[in-house]
Amino acid sequence: MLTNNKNVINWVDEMVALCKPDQVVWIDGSEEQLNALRDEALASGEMEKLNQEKLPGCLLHRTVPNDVARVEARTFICSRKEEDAGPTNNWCDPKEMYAKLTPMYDGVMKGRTMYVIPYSMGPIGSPLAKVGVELTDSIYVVLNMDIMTRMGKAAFENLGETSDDFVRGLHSKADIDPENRYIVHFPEDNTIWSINSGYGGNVLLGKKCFALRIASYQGKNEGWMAEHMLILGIENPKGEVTYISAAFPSACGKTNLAMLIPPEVYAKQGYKVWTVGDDIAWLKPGKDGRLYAINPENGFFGVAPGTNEKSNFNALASTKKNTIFTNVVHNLDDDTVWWEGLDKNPPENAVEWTGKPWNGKTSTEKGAHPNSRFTAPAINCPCISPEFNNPEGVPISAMVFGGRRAKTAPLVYQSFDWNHGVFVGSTMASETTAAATGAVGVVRRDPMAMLPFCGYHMGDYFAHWLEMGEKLGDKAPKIFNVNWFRTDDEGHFIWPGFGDNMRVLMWIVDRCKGTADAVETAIGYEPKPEDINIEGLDIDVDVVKNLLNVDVDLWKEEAKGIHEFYAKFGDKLPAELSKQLTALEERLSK
Ligand code: GTP
Ligand code: SPV
Ligand code: MN
Repeated sequence: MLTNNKNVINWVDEMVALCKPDQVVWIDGSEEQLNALRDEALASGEMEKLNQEKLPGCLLHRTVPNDVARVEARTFICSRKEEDAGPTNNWCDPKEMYAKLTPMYDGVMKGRTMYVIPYSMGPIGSPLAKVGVELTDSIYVVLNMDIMTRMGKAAFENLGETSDDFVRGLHSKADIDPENRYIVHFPEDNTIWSINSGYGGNVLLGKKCFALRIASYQGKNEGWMAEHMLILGIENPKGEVTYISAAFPSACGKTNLAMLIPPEVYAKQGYKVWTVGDDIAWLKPGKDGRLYAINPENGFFGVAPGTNEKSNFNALASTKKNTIFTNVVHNLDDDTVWWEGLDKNPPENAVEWTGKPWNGKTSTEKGAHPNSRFTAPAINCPCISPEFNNPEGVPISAMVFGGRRAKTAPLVYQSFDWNHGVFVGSTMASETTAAATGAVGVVRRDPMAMLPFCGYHMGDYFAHWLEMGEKLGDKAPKIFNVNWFRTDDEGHFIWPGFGDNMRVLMWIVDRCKGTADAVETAIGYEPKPEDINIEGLDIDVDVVKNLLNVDVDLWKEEAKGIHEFYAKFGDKLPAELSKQLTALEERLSK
């Protein structure tokens, strides 16, 4: 045992009695212990070793083919009152859910080991950090949690001997049975139960389950925010850094934007981009009244396909050591990994993500799963921010929303003020991706990119955003919306994207500093086309003009869709947001 905290010990005892593992191992986080676990996972075939010269410390894992993404249909928020979960979450009475799951956990770890993982979300000692304990029967989970969190004995030091403020996570692979897969949150009990999955977002309980679903609920009660946001800093040639956070739905470009490499036109002047986080931000007002953000995670669980030297050099560099690859292609010639979009040279002698032999030159099937992932330590990232471990976090100047919209949303616009920005975030829509099971490419509303991650009633969540704005007053970050994914008539992306997104961020930075002009449109403030720097790009200002175009007819349709969406929330929809919608309609019909 690594702690004298009675609340932890009693709860672990209870869960041991339920799951009946052969043995219980407390994870202290030592390299010695982790190495023994790696050896065990290699011996059992759960993990495979890769070329230790080219990829030192790297391992490969394949999940069961029915278990490759988050399962939103089997994810539950079990608040005592149904209305506290709201219309966008699956709900079940907590008593009923415990009664249903308890027999499934009864004896589930017979013949297995239970690992007790203490971890901190956020830098140890940060006033914004929180402690979790995950119990699991999966070595893969232990090794991933080691990368993704501050894991081990030190996390308990942060909790102390008497506190009860830790998130209780119970995970068992069980039989990886999709029919009995459950990802369940009991926000009022600080508890998460996950069973019958071995896929990242369902089982690394510190990530989406704690740092978003449970934490969003805690944030509402405690006056802070847990958001599905990257955090980056843009340093100008004078050495001043402006911090931006941005919420895009899963697989819509957070990791890419967080690690972007400035285009030549900015690099030569001395601009730099620093990564603080690529997926989750915890935000709280600081002593000076501004909003400060930490990244609660310690690594990146990034989408592999599409990651290459050109699209995301820094992410690729982050994966060169001590990284776990999940569901990618295994290149047998040199024991390395490959995925679609890595390079134009797929291996011929390879194993695809399902474990079957694969020839990249002749196969018509994809070799890597579209949601295959790398788990890479943040310290590997060449552009990791010097503030990454700052316990106070970084002050946020701008918050950006965005998604995949082929037509409606322009390249960028700024909200008129905070409340209008909350309206913009609450009405976000995006085409679905492979990050969750279900259809891909269907437009759905995904407010603040939090649809699958808000741990309470979405209407109350909107109200919390509005309250935070009131509290922050004129120190509140400015709010923007971006869209990198507008397509032409042939379906090609018009905007070059990736590193060139910095050109849009620079307008955002200049707006925060009050040094850039804007044009007022029906949906918000837009840049003048010539204010987006296109030096060095092979597009001209007319293309930018086109990307900024607001099609009034499409937006009138959009407003109708928003009415339908808002209707779901009944009287929990803040009156301010209905007012914002009416105001938008009035501006559109002018
Ligand atoms: P999660 O980890 O699921 O939350 O995803 P994410 O938001 O971090 O998305 P990520 O950066 O991994 O990007 C997902 C996919 O979008 C990849 O295939 C990228 O190549 C693609 N992508 C990212 N940025 C851009 C962009 O600016 N333009 C275009 N066209 N594609 C992009
Ligand atoms: C996402 O889907 O938004 C992810 C990956 O970041 S997962 O951890 O599976 O949620
Ligand atoms: Mn994500």
